[in-house]
Amino acid sequence: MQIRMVATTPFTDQKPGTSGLRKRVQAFRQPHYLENFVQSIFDTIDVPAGATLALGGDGRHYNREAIQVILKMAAANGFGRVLVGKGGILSTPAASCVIRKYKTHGGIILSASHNPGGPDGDFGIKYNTANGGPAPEKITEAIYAASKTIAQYRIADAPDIALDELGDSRLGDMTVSVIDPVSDYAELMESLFDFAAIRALLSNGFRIRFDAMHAVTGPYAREIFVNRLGAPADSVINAEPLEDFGGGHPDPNLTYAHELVEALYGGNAPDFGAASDGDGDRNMILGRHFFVTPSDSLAILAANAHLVPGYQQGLAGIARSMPTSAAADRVAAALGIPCYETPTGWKFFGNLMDAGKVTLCGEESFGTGSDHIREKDGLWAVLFWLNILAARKQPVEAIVREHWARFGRNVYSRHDYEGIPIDAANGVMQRLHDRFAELQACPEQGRGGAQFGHLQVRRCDDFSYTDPVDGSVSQGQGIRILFVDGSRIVFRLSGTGTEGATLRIYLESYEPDVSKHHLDAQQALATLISIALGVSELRQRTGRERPTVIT
Ligand code: G16
Repeated sequence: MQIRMVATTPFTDQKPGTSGLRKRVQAFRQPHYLENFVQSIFDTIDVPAGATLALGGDGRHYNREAIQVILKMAAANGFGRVLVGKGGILSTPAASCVIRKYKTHGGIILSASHNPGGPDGDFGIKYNTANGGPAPEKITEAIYAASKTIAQYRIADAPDIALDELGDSRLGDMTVSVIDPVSDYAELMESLFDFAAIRALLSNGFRIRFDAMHAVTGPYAREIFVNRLGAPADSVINAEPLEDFGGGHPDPNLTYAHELVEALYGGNAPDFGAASDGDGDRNMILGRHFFVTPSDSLAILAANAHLVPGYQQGLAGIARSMPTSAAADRVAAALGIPCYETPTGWKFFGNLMDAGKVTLCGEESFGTGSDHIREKDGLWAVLFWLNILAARKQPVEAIVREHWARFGRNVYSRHDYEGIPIDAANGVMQRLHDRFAELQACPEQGRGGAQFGHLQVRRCDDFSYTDPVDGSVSQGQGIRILFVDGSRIVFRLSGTGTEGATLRIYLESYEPDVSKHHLDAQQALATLISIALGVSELRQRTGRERPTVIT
């Protein structure tokens, strides 16, 4: 096998975002673009000779081609073995499971997650370290730095490898092992949850519907829900992974998972509904005519973890991203365990889990997971819910309402303004920064914070996080307007979009009064929504009258 050194010049836009490098497929198709980034990863991680790499993606358009390139580059960069998912497909949680189970040096995951796919859609690539989790910022920054000075990459001259048959083949000195990740993942799930109790629930007329959104989780969901738990075959819909997700937007929220939402809000609705995203790490949970916010879901899983075999020994702690509601904090306080508040991005949970400080983690962006792997995990969350439902024998809505009655309700919503001009988005953020002094209380001058009806501002800041394990500091993680009564508004620019900017507004208030728990979140948050629009001048600056997506 001949190894070629190919001369190249840097691209200036290879800075990883919240979760790896995400760009249009056309951007990745530029000559040398993918190769430059992959070589920057390999140069940064200092591959020990003969090391093993895990490799796979969510099956979107360009996945297969990219895998062939990466295999040839892995062989040329001294890897001894690469574990590839069959057909080049690995869900993100399964990749994390494989990295940990087979103790690989790390893994490369090809996914743009919930972003649309196809020739005109998005593609993405990220590196996960040996703990199975997304590389921390110091590594992604180093990869970016390497991408700015790269002058050559190494690639083997070899034919493509067949990816559809299980087993080993050779690429020069390197072994390529095509593996079936579904059984490894299903076994891990069986070790955590009471499958017998869930099987009994499903055989007693409890009806579920899982929407795989033509993305990666279809085969995993069929194996677990249908083959191992006995659910009827039509419980899993859109189960065939497609390169373009059937033209859909594989984002499990109320807007994009509309087929599932219509079924759960329609006549003769199933008892439980769930969906997962492009790469299988997100989840949305629905009851009959009822939506569980991701923030509430995390809190409810934590409060009921004692009912689930894998978590019966207790939780070490909980972590949530800053924009996620504080519902989980209340559960942590009741359990007498710590709750950590991190910036957005699963990579911030890795250190806390590795250090044994937290067991459960969650984000408002439909992500929930635990220390069983180092990624968020869509099917895991669905199974956790089913285990709770099997143990409590109550409908989803009753479980949520009882939770609110006990802990109070953190009323929550996120408004996304997608695809707005970058300058306008930056203008909104700058305007908010400029208003900090005017909005917040100034005790030195004997002045309280700005008053909006019954709400008074206490403080404004731009969230900054110091990792309690390694002391690293991450600044500029979202503008917060915090009110005296505990309500808050958070403004953040998304780090996962590929077109213009996506501005997210996160709104939260706390309602202890059970008689008000029935209120629709948009209604209950109406005052905060109008304050958010007023102080940010969002409509004037972006020309947008309403959000693209509300969750
Ligand atoms: C990624 C990250 C999550 C993050 C989400 C939204 O999820 O892994 O930690 O919460 O993006 O990030 P942003 O608000 O910056 O768009 P995924 O499922 O896209 O990998």
